[in-house]
Amino acid sequence: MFGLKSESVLKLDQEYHELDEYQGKESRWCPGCGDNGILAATQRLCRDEQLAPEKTVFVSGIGCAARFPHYMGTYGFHGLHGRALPVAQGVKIRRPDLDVFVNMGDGDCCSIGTAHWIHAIRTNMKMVVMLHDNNIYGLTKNQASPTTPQGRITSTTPYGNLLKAMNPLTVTLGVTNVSFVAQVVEWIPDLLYKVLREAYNHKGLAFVRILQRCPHFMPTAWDQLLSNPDKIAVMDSPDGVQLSDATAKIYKTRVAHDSSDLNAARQVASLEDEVPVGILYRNEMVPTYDELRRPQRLPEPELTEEILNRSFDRFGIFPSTSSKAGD
Ligand SMILES: Cc1ncc(C[n+]2csc(CCOP(=O)(O)OP(=O)(O)O)c2C)c(N)n1
Ligand SMILES: [Mg+2]
Repeated sequence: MFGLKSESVLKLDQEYHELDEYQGKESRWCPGCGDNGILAATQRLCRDEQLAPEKTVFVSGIGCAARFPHYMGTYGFHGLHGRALPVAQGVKIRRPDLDVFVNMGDGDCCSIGTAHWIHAIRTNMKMVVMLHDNNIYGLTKNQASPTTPQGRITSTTPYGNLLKAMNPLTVTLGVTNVSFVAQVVEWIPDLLYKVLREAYNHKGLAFVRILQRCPHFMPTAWDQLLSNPDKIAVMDSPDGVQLSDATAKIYKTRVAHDSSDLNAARQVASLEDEVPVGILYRNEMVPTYDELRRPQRLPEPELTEEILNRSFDRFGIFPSTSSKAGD
């Protein structure tokens, strides 16, 4: 009986996961919505890393981007507006063995969810956080978000947005314990995939801002970048991502960058005339919350055995050590 059971467990472990296993429901995003490209890159990442669908969780708040978990063939939690990160942290703290991904819109993350965003960066739990930044509240149809450009007319700014847009990269890079910050645009699939892969393999919280097209409410938002690829500045660092030859031919602007230097990352994140893409900052030495919580943590099987033994010992009946031979 036991033999049969362990054989089937072994079979499950060795199963190869095909790309279509990561496909959930059919997407309801608009044609041309950049979220579709982010979904495709993420599914490919899951397949290439062979993430077990039953051990992978996508967590979101509310918004168009937040529909992401429905379209993945994994576990997911479509929660409350702005509250994706605390839910993801709850999942991770209880089940550190699960792979956790978070998908948030610019409203979800930088508006209603700001407090959670700051504290999640500081807490540095291992997870991939994707900010789908389309510069607008898409789901609720065209209200200004913190990243909406100055002057932009929206339904909440009928005379033009008075405020300059917030820069989510410099905000993230300003938080204590920040350990990974990257930026990509969803219309360069090669770069998007490679940055997500690095983010997934990072030890702590990896924050990836993804500039995303919203053809319905912000149809011209990224026109300057789309028509002039030279405005996209690819981070050039020895441990950074390498573009494929085809992509490198289109995106020629390179910025020599040391992604281990926090001040250099802040500087490059503040560029205004060009849009920096690639890994801006990576520091594997920042302790994760799990490491701080359980500094001398045993490997998983030994830990389980240790916990079980401790529980059993509470009920154990041991021979008295004071008894003498012959008693
Ligand atoms: C507490 C709360 N406040 C407001 C809303 C309404 N609401 C739903 S989605 C959204 C904004 C979505 O914008 P964003 O996060 O940028 O996502 P996008 O739709 O652009 O992907 C708002 C204001 C809500 N659902 N719950
Ligand atoms: Mg948005």
